[in-house]
Amino acid sequence: MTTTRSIVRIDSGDGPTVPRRRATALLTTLQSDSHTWNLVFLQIHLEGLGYDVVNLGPCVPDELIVQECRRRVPDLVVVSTLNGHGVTDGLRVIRRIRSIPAMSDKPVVIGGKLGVGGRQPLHVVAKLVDSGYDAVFDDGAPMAEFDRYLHRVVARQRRALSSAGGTG
Ligand code: B12
Repeated sequence: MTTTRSIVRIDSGDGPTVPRRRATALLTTLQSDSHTWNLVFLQIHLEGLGYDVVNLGPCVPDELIVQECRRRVPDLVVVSTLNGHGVTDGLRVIRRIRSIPAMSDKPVVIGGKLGVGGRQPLHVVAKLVDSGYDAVFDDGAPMAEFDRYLHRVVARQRRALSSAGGTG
């Protein structure tokens, strides 16, 4: 399932909504994971915030994630996983994403149910972050936390655009 929509707006919630260049979010799950409704939910959520969403659907091979990152250089990558293999699969994938030079400083987050038996201990979350994720939203993390994170990302991307002289 790959979907894009022509929405240009990014509403950071902290100022007037200004049309900018399109921001693309690459939304994916991991190779072993067939859960899909989480992706549908997140796609709608991100579209509501103004992102063009490329939803790679369930059971995404690592290689496809890497290819799509190379091809599109998305402004944001959201990894969603529920089946309990998120930590193992997620660590493998983030290393490959970060090895792409254009993706070395792009925001990449992971969330859902990352292991089994509820939230992962702090050392596991720390390992995910050390391996390259910018943020981890494990089991039951409120969506408001994700939104606050995205608002910070949008503000940072706007600053980078204006200091690069971009008009959007
Ligand atoms: C539907 C379902 C299935 C369906 C999926 C069908 C489909 N095409 O989607 C089927 C039957 C195929 C299935 C299979 C399996 N499932 Co299943 N499944 C579910 C179920 C009932 C609902 C999941 C769902 O669709 N929720 C709806 C979405 C919208 O909500 P959500 O999942 O909660 O997602 C929210 C958050 O997690 C969050 N979120 C998710 N990702 C991210 C990412 C970020 C960045 C952020 C901020 C937030 C975020 O946002 C979402 C919206 O609020 C859950 C139990 C449950 N009630 O949650 C089990 C559940 C996820 N499944 C589970 C398991 C174990 C399996 C199987 C391994 C079972 C088996 N032994 O075969 C397989 C795995 C298959 C595979 N290869 O992945 C476990 C996972 C256990 C864990 N991780 O601790 C659960 C929790 C059931 C349980 N209680 O044991 N499953």
